[in-house]
Amino acid sequence: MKKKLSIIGMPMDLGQMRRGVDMGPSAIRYAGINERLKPLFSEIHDMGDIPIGRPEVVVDKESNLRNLDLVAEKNTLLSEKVDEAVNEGWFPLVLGGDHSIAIGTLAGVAKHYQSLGVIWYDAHGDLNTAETSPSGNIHGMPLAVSIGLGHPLLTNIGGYAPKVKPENVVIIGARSLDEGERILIKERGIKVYTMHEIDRLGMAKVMEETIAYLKERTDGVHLSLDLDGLDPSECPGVGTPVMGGISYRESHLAMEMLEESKLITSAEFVEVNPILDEKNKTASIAVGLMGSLFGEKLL
Ligand code: B3U
Ligand code: MN
Ligand code: MN
Repeated sequence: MKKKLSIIGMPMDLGQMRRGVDMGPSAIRYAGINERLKPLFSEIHDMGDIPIGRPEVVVDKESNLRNLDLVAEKNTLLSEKVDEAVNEGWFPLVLGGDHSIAIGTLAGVAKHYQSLGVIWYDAHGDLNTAETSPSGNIHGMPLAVSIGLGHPLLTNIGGYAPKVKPENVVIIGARSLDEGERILIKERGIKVYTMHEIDRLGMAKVMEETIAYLKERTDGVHLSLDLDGLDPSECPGVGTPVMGGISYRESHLAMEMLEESKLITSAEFVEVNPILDEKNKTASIAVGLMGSLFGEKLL
């Protein structure tokens, strides 16, 4: 029996400084998400967007975090929608928005599992806290928040913390890590495939190992895919591009292998910024990757 898909738009750009990523959900819908995924599900329900409005940017005086209260408030709304979707048997697919929205997605998803796994497909670690962040941007912090580190307004969304155990996390595509993130990765035993390992082992081996590792220790896996994990020559529409990234082809292979594994129980695609994009290329790639993740076949 095919699954039912719930699409939830999260047009939020408050976790960073570059405007435009709030238009990510529109760009992804415009790139044809509904038509592309329709044959792969028994039912698709587009829930529309979580209302964000046009709030003013406020830097929290005490913590130096940009838009702390608003990011917490809007992520709480998202977590409730995601929770509801899972409760009703829908596969939640969240469209970002900057990566701070993963805080809300994971708060809504994780309570449904004993031991949730997370694949963090990203050029960055997103493991900063207020103390280690070079920018005060919350989109550099959602993975730290989800393992229980960071401002309590963020870590306690949904009324519980942590959402994920550090040993249940696999980061794929890392090539830009801050000092505090490196320390955390080592201290907490977070599994990371940097670009070095992807080049050395090949994406097929990286995914085989990731799948085997998560299968052993989790009862559900969330895919958090930041489009800046891919190379900016192919995905230019992102706020913080880093050269030397994962290719379009490697990414399709990764999605196909995840589909075969049947491990993925929720997903989000984030950081699509149509203002910085070329002819909606990045949003189109996001939709293509969703096709592979959900079982599109050539033959
Ligand atoms: N690590 C830096 C930069 C960054 C993180 N995530 C993105 N950029 N997209 C920071 O600000 O935390
Ligand atoms: Mn990210
Ligand atoms: Mn990133």
